[in-house]
Amino acid sequence: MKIVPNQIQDTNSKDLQSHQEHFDFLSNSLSKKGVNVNSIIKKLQDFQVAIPSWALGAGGTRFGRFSFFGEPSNLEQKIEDVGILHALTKTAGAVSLHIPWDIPQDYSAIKELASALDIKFDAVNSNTFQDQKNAKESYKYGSLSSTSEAVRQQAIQHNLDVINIGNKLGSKALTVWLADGSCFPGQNNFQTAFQNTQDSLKAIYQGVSDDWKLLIEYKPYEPNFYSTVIQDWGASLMLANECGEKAFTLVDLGHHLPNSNIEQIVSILQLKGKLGGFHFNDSKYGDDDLTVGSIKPYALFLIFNELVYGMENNPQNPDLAWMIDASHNVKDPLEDLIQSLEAIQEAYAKALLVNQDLLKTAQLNNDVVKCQEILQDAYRTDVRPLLSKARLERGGALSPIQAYRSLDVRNSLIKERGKNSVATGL
Ligand code: LRH
Ligand code: MN
Repeated sequence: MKIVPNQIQDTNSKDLQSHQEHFDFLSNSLSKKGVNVNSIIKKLQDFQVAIPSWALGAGGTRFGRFSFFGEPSNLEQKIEDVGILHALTKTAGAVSLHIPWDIPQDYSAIKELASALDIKFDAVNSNTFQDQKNAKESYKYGSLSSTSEAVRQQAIQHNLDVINIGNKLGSKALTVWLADGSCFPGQNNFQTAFQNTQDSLKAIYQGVSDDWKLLIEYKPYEPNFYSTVIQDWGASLMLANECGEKAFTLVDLGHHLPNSNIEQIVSILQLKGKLGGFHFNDSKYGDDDLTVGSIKPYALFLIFNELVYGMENNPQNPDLAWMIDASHNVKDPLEDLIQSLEAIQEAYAKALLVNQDLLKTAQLNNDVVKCQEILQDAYRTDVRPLLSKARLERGGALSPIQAYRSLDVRNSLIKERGKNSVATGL
């Protein structure tokens, strides 16, 4: 299924006038405050987020999985679904593949389809947290950290194979997330596990070419529930420093213990030039992989405020990899991803409204109240007309969810794919 521009223009037509009124009102009031509205719109249009190939079907938990029907059952259909998201939002111009869930069968065909839909291949993800059929070694007791040399070698080779797949697709980064850890005290020697992981990552790093990045994702727990080898930003940073200048930390928003100050972590990793990218989602308790901005939108805004400051003041930090990592248990996956893309754009737009110079002066004067006033003035601004304008100028939908529904996309996908197609992934 492909959405063509005039279908989107038709869905926009009835809302064009009210959009223009809202936009004119907002841009006039922002211009009076000295805000360069056009530069914000350009930054929103250039902010492309990679869609996780493993989150285009129904997610599920150990307690159950409820399908949405019309799910993509192969990589071609997954790329088509990312194409639908990009046609409507104009901010989903990339896909992040997970291997072996999404090994391309025909590289030139898949690259042709992706470029026809203006989709790039972002970071590729390795998987040493599941055993593959006919695999010689098991990852039950770990992969890169395993006490078994043979298991570590198998895991290292898998990561090098994933880099090869990424190279053929034009990807420029490998994301490594390890489930490695322990469920009970005494089960692991923490130092041996960490040292094995460090040595294994350094072996993988040998396969990372100069224009590539190695992104090391941390997580405090699950599926191991007593210790995780790469448990937090500190462990990821130490391993990235040990590997070298092409290795960076990857911040998955759901991979923090309750009440962690993620915006401070993001700020310091940028200062150290070691922040490589994000897996955006939201959570109430654990790694819930919920819709971005659905639980803690102010926390997301504060993270983007640090990102905007860092992108202006930390040239030592590379361009960041922006990716979503979510799982859909009760929402249509495409509607859920559209809402996440909107929340990311909204948080970024609000953060771009923060007058960083005014904030810096208030901070230097320890004017605590004024600091909060400056932040919350931006946060309390309804920036949605800017997001709509950014999309409209690029041929996107004024309201992607409304367009998705009025174009009856899910039912068209069900007609095309039937009710029993199941997507690989989580
Ligand atoms: C681990 C994680 C990681 C992926 C997986 C699908 O929780 O966030 O990024 O490999 O989800
Ligand atoms: Mn993740």
